[in-house]
Amino acid sequence: MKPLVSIIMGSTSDLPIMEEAVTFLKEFEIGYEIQALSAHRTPELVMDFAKKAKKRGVQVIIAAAGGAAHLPGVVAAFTSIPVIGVPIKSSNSIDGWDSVLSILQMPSGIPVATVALNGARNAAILATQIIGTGNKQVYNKLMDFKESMKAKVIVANSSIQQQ
Ligand code: RP5
Repeated sequence: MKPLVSIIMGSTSDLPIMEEAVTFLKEFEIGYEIQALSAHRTPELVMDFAKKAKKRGVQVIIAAAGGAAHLPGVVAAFTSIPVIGVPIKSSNSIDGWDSVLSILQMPSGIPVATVALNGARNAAILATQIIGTGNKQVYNKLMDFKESMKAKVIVANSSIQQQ
């Protein structure tokens, strides 16, 4: 399947979190790719990736990083494909706020859509929603997904009422 969503992460140590995004994209049959690329350790590769992504047909980039989390912002500097940033609570993170703020507080003109700390699943949902704006089948599947969440809350609620 052609990758529409490209997942990058600062280190393979981010993979256990980012696997949640992979699981969601697989469930929704969205073509994806995943690789480790570091803004600090492999800056040239990051630039090359970001500059070529559009030509390769990538529609959304999910970029995850922990600590001094510059990867999503650097990628966003080189492309106009929407970038969703996932702050990771990593081994070098003080408490997670470092990566949240590094990804969230982008300068005017270079946005990164930032999800919650370790919010890989929400990043995949948002990426799928972006793709769904131009794909009716994906959009309808997302609406069914939201309906199923609603149904779960209603069932859970009725079970506590009966206690
Ligand atoms: C960040 O530093 C990575 O995204 C990762 O979250 C963190 C630690 O990386 P490793 O030292 O485990 O490779 O750049």
